[in-house]
Amino acid sequence: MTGRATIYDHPQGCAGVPAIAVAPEVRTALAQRRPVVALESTVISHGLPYPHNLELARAMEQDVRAQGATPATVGIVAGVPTVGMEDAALQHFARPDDERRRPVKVSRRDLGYVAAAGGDGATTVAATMALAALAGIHVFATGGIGGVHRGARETWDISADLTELARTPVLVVCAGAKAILDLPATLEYLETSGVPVLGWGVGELPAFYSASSGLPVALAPDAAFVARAWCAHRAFGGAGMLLAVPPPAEYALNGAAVEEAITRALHRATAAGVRGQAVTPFLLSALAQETGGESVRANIALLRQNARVAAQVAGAIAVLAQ
Ligand code: PSU
Ligand code: MN
Repeated sequence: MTGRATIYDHPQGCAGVPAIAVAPEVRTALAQRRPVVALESTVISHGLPYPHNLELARAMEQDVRAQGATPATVGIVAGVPTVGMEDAALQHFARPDDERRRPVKVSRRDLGYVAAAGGDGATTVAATMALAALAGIHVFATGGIGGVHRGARETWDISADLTELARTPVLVVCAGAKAILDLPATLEYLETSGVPVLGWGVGELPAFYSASSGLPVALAPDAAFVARAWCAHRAFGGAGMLLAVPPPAEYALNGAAVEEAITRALHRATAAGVRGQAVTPFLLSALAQETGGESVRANIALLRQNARVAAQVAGAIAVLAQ
């Protein structure tokens, strides 16, 4: 990996474990204590259709830069856990030339396997948090986190994003969790895990496509406050934290209409027998069809907004850390 610095070589003295490659630009920003924002890659490969996914990946990086921070898109590229993917890798993740080389979805459990196998892996929120923290990045922007799935009482389907938030010190900026999930149960799980959930200018958890879930969260008035809350949370031994940003009003979808579309998407998933890590990508694409692409437009708008907010918050944290 010429031109790329590695941050560790052989953890636990384990020869052959691939080192994490950190893009030079990201490494310099971190060394100078300038703000850096991590971005995930599952949303590129499994969350949005081409070409929206590639445009989005590039736009989020520009949004972070426009706020004075450095973006670091995270993924496993040819077996190398990479923090700060190059544009060629983004293109490959958005649309592989060869279907057989399509990056696999990588959550926390898959990191070691995919790295050892030398494959390409698109990191979820959980896996992105893990690699970002190892690289020294503590702010991460995404769309929606995974959570407790509806019907989890039978399926036990609870996203590893929640357990990662409980253990890894990264502040995740999102629009809440998608309403395809059981939102009250997701909030309960986060509370049990000691993960604070702050609302960006609001005291209610956004429901991703719409601003309102009816579920209370802690109000955060501005970036300086979020930065203080984050530093205090860390000082008291906390790990992950969530900042939930309501979707931009002009793109928000009607709550009742989304709920109907979700119900249809869930029925389709059950009928198709979709299980495990395929569930979330299936529901996202079914929902895009059910809403005639409106969910995709809303998703892109809120992802970009979250990138901007995350960059502002990373800037405020950098001021406190100087
Ligand atoms: N929610 C979205 N868009 C996404 C995802 C979730 O609105 O693209 C992706 C994220 O990468 C998240 C993952 O971490 O799905 C959760 O998958 P699972 O439920 O299998 O843990
Ligand atoms: Mn799952």
